[in-house]
Amino acid sequence: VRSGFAAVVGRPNVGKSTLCNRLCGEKVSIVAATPNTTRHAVRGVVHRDGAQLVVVDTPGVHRPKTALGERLNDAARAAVDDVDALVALVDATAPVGPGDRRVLAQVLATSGATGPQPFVVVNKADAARRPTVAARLLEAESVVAALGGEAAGRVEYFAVSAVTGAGVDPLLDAVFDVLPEGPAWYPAGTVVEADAAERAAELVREALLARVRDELPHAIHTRVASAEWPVVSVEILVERESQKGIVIGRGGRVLKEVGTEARAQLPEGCFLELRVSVEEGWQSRGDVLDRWGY
Ligand SMILES: Nc1nc2c(ncn2[C@@H]2O[C@H](COP(=O)(O)OP(=O)(O)OP(=O)(O)O)[C@@H](O)[C@H]2O)c(=O)[nH]1
Ligand SMILES: [Mg+2]
Repeated sequence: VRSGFAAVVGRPNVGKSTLCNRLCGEKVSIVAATPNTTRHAVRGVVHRDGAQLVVVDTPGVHRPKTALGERLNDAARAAVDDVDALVALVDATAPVGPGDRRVLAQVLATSGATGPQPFVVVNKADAARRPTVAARLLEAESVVAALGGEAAGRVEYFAVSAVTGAGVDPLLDAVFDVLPEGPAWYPAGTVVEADAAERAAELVREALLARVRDELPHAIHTRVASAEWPVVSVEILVERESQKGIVIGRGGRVLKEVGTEARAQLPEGCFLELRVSVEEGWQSRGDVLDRWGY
């Protein structure tokens, strides 16, 4: 069979996770309207006759303000090691800026003459007018040309909407085309790599971000406290005592909604327990980040 890995990279919030989910046809990675939602490399699998593609979602590359931010950049950098394709995503609704330039420079440097096939993809085409999407493609092309190097001439360009799926099939075909001969890394039918407990912790974070993002943009961490199927206990950690109330909500309303939303996406029979604790200033504490696997 043919098989290989494609990493999706880009600035925060450009729609990397949404695209990964669209490519895989399932929710593999959580999505939120806030930057820095994805915090680890997250893998999903696309199966075709005689071919298997592992899609790797990565944290957004940004200028870090905390130790957490540095770890996210490190994770994004590590995720592009040894892949067969690099998909650099830019956002159609904003000009190609210095942040994108850094991402494109990284991609070209990694691809070189013989490394992973570089793709540059303008996302959110549904949210911009056609001429704007065309302008973004040209901006991206001229950034790539200015950066130069051996990979510049190898770049293939696409415009897509991860939300509507427009343009995604041609991109997926092009990625499958560059896969080498290799073993099937995952059994047929496996789309999501994470186990149910890890997934529960992510789904809890997603449901929470949708509700409290204005108050607590990055302060939330979730982790599996214990998992003895069907009981999964997820701990929600915030940075200060005063933030607990926001997560819990009036009369426990927020926490209850979060539990309901996450449970609905977990395997039947899963019993999800939630609790909230404080880890003082965790985003800036290397020791805590080590302990939590960042
Ligand atoms: N209109 C539109 N919105 C999109 C599209 N793709 C993603 N979004 C929105 O953009 C926001 C960010 O999406 P994510 O997929 O979480 O972005 P990301 O690049 O993974 O972000 P980080 O993990 O934080 O780096 C969400 O509100 C998405 O719904 C798209 O094709 N069109
Ligand atoms: Mg993401």
